[in-house]
Amino acid sequence: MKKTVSDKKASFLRLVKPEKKEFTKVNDCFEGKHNKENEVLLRRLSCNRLVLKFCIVASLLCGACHVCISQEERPNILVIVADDMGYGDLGCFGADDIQSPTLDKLAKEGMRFTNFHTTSSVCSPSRASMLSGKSPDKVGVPGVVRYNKSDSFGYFAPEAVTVADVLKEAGYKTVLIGKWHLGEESPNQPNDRGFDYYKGWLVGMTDYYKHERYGKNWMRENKTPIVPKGHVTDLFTDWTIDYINKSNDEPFCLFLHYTAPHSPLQPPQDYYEKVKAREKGIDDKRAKYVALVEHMDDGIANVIQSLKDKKKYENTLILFLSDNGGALHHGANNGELAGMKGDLLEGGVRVPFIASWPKVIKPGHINDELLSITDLMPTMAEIAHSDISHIKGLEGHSLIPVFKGESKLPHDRSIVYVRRGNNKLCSIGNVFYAMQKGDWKLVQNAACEPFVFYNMKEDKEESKPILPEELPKKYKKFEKALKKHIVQTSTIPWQKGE
Ligand SMILES: [Ca+2]
Repeated sequence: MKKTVSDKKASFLRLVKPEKKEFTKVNDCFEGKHNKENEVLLRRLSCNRLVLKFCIVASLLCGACHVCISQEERPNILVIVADDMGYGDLGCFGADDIQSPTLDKLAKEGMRFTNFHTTSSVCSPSRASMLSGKSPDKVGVPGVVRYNKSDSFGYFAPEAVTVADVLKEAGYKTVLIGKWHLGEESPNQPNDRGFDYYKGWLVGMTDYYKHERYGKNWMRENKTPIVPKGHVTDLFTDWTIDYINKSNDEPFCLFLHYTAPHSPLQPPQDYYEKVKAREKGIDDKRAKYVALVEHMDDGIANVIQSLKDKKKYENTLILFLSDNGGALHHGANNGELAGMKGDLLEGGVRVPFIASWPKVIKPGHINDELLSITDLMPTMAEIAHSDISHIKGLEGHSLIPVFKGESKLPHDRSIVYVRRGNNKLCSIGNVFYAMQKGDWKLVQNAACEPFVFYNMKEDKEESKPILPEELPKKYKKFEKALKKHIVQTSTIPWQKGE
């Protein structure tokens, strides 16, 4: 009998779910004696149900295991996502009119990444990639998911396994606080997609104070409508701190998705006035945007303090990123990068990325490798000791070796960028792509525009386009790879079926 979608997902989850009893012991050994060979063997064991077999091999491998890591010491994971923040909109990424001491300090005490990319230049696709480890069009989200179906360009494939599914099965409490934007109905609400607990805003942009869109309230605690009062940034910060304060020794994986500094530009008045007074000559729009970032930075400071108060900071991996590039018409600054939100040029897809994990990451490193938002899922799965090799079509690489300073990712890795939607008058609802492989990027920045190459090593500002006919051999290779991607994704619906 043919398996249904949910059967397939269930059987996958059985594969990644280790025996609880065995899992703790595997972790003990994994942490106690660490080498490549042991990792491979132990991971294989994590799926093996024969406890006796495990014990024999474990006793051989863990002879030198003096310090055993208990279940409660498994690392927590906190992923903080800003919305539409530009590449140049933090002090540590070159902003001279933004004060972001918390994130600057996080970068200084951890790693800062200068070449991190989302897979699209708008909200929903990037988030779909982050959660699935795949290009967004592989999971039905090539464009923005909207409440208005005639203007919606994505439907998050219900059978796609999320990182929340994987970590939940590995024994983590999975939490999402803040903006979701991957569907407002079941089976695509956060609780349907692997999150134990959800509190936040289901759709895209929101009025920071009224919390309404399309004339409706989209604030939910799990699936129950709630009517909280206050600035959205403060609410999401406070709810995160509440969760951390109430957490027990179970490890958690918490996504904190701010809506800042996405438009509408509605910072708290005192933050706005402070920026206006400090930055002489700054225009109102930029001042409001700067104030939204600084307000968020202060919120993150309070979240970090709550981790420290609970003595969880040292063993928490904190990742900070923006879901796409900044919107210049809303006051963002993408530094020296060309383009902006909506474009597949770097200003649309290259975003700030910071990682901190005091127990593992040495302070002060700056990494310039080509990274992708699809790397988050395998990174988190490795932390949870989950085998995700059974998931077809995964594109990311685990960043754990990078965090440890042990290895470099393949230089010739490729990233496909995709967007379906309205970019310029010529491309209403059509899809367009870019692809980077190593130092070269082939870009179509709107459906009606031609493909051009950029050499990203020498021209990261994308100011010197090279026509494909000038690089025919290279173009042939890129064309073949991109065509393969398009054929592979052509059968994946991006609208809900009847
Ligand atoms: Ca966004």
